[in-house]
Amino acid sequence: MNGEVNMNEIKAAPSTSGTDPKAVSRRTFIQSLGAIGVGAIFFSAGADKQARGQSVSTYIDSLSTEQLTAMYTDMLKIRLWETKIKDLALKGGFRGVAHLYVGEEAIAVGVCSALRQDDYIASTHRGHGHLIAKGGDLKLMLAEITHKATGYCKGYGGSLHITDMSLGILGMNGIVGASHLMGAGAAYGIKVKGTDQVVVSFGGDGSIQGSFFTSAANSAATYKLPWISIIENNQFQIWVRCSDVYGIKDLARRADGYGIEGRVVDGNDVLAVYDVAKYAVEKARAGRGPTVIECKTYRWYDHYGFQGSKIGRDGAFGLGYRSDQELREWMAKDPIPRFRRFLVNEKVLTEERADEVVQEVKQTVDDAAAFAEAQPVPKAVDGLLNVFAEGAVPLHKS
Ligand SMILES: Cc1ncc(C[n+]2csc(CCOP(=O)(O)OP(=O)(O)O)c2C)c(N)n1
Ligand SMILES: [Mg+2]
Repeated sequence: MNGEVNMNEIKAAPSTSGTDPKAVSRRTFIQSLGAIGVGAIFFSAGADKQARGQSVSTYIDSLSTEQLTAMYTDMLKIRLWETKIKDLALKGGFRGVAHLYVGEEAIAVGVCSALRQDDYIASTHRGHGHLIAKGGDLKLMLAEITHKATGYCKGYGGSLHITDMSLGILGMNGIVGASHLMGAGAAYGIKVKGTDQVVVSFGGDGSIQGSFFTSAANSAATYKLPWISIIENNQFQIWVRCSDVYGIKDLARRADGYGIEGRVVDGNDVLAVYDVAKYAVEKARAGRGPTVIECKTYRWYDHYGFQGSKIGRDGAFGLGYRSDQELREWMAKDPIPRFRRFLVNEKVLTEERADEVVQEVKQTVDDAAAFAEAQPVPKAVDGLLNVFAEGAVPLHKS
């Protein structure tokens, strides 16, 4: 797939799930997901696997056709919106920085589909997908990351600081690990207010090092906060491999030391992610405390920017710290065609309707790009606004 949408790739990527959904009904597919996805892929500190397998079937089976279609749509929005950014950048029409999320879409969508609008998320430097999955406006986001005056933060924030409090988005931010602290703080606020909202903190595999995560996790465990920490293990911290940094394979095991339940899930399987997120959300709403969920995945592009990528081609190749073969193997596990196969085989969508959804999303993304392109840049004098709560900073004292 590329900026012009290669429908064949979306339709025909090979199955990598280990099960053939064609051969099973929706219910038996879900049950096999419970047995395979949960029994083998999930890890839970001290919990009974079989009991959790049953809860998996319950959560996924209750998703309506409308919800499943919305999940597919949101995954495509993330993919095509970011692909548009990549193509714009390579054409020279983009000023700014972007840490692309492509390849990790199932995590944001699986998690945010388990949330209500009044729940909160705290995001990261790689947060476009989180925001889109929580309902972020594609036009305002694109205007913001191209530093236009009508963007989410009037063009001052750029990619790294997009925020929309009306959607419960506490913001992207560039401080690795800070999302966990912000999220746990918001969860403490919820506890004080006494509402049944929950908070999700997204973070990369690098975000569990250092004092931010420690403070957040310790407080969340101590006060049984409604906090869910999503660890997006995309195998790298910039160009450093996870296995060169940690002595443990499953990062969710870190949760054990805080007295928090830890889970591991296939981060390229949107239904498996949804299921474990829904479990954690219900638990948090009921006052039964936090959960740490590690989602195993892979980023298709470079840490940031567009090195190794081309217009009309997915993924960044020729990077010194990973092999092209490794990237290709992960691209074969693309979460989007995998979910599409499920939806078509289970008769949630026809092939024709699934194609229409792709075209609708492509149009939405094109509209967002045209909107952002037409927007004005901030006036130089306005750079002095927004420094204090009220008014502008005077240029000179007369
Ligand atoms: C506190 C802090 N330390 C270091 C950095 C520099 N830095 C930016 S991104 C990054 C790696 C983050 O890796 P990970 O958490 O796995 O997220 P990913 O980029 O893989 O999504 C680092 C070290 C930073 N932004 N903040
Ligand atoms: Mg990482």
